[in-house]
Amino acid sequence: MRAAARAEAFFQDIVARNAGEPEFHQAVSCLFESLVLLLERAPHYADAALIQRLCEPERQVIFRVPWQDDLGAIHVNRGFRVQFNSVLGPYKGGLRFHPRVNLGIVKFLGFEQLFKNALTGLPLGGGKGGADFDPKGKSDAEVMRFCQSFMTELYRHIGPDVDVPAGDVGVGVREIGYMFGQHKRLTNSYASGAITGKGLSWGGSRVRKEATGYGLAYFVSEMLDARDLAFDGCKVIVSGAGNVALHTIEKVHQMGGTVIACSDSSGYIVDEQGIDLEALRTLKEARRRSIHEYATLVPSARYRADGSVWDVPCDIALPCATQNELDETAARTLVKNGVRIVAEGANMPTTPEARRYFRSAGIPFAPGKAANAGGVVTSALEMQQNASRDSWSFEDTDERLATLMRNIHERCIGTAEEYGRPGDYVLGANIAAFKKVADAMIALGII
Ligand code: NDP
Ligand code: 2IT
Repeated sequence: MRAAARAEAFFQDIVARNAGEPEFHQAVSCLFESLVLLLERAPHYADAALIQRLCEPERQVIFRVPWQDDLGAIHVNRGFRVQFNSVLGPYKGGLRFHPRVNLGIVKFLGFEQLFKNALTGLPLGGGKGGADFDPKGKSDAEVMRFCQSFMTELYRHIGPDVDVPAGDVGVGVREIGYMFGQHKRLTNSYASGAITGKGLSWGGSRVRKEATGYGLAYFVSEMLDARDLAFDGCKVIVSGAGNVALHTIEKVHQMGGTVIACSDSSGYIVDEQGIDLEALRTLKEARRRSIHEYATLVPSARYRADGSVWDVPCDIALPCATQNELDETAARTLVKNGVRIVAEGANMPTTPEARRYFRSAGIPFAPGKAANAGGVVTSALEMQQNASRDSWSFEDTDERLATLMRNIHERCIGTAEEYGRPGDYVLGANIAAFKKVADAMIALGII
């Protein structure tokens, strides 16, 4: 059978085995599009059910999370941890707390994480978890009780050499703190390396909070550099206004670009003067409010509840909010308005149609598994510091992050060239990452 037909047959099998999980199918399909080229040159990667084994998580845990709200009512949420693959190291990946979390979402995120982690070159397996819990509007005490209940089951499945969770949407240092506290209590051990994204005074790493956003900016800077361009004078759009978006805005401004628009789940703001980061931080981080209040704090800004942030003309577009937030219509608008580079800060924010449109229009496009790897890279640096009971300076950690992002960029570019598609970051990332995991799977036997 020809490579394309084999890949299609594998894909249909995965769709049938994992019914009702469209995001997981989408993540698998994106990888498979790139694998056709690899299988033409190296058909042995399709032997021994290797691809089927890679698409089947090693373990999936689903559990009840009961908790009590401030009024005494009892709620039940569903917790997940999908341990996708540990062939390169302990399972590693974040936890997402969001009402729309379900098994398919956690599997897509775990699948992406596996290949992202492989691309970093660091000894990390892949996993992801979370719960359909909505932290919005909950008191600190409610969030604490939820996190404690969640960890009361999760602690059985994690550990520094087993599985190391971290944050993701809806899980920041507050939630990590409550979960780490409960883990410490249940295990009677200060297992710093069992979770990353910790606070600085209790085992965290400098730069972890900033890492995904900074890493994205470093990656884009490499993309610009490769084309003799720079951030100077560029207008940038960053969607979202959470951890990734805020630190992307900060670093883009430091590097000479101007972020003129960002968004949250209620709408978007445009500020041609450049987003006032302190005002945005106060609003989103400190007060956890809606972005529409930004326009009342900063007179030069306007807020829109309808339309799309991608309607705003820009040179660089950085989706940093959520999956499938940038569709083909948005891609066409961006290209018509002269976008020159697109890079994903979020996981799978671009639909397949939009991604293909950027490719056909010749727009350099960096997938999340390469461009947003800075978070997990710095989680690995946190694990290194925990293991050696050390604590590095901001400058040292930031320098390592920048170097690792540069290496990922080179790996993508080098692999894309090797496979006859210069500048195709999607192909380069997918093939480089897949080969790394697949070669280890082959070496370790039928597991
Ligand atoms: P946060 O929870 O800190 O922030 C998410 C932001 O996205 C919020 O501002 C939220 O708005 C906004 N948002 C959600 N849905 C939409 C939407 N449909 N349109 C516009 N904005 C929306 O999460 P993170 O910043 O940590 O994560 C963002 C993305 O980055 C996710 O895809 C995550 O998987 C990915 N990522 C995160 C990493 C990390 O280390 N944290 C590492 C690598 C990737 P509101 O405030 O209204 O809820
Ligand atoms: O999507 C991601 O890479 C993350 N949420 C961070 C994972 C981690 O383990 O730091």
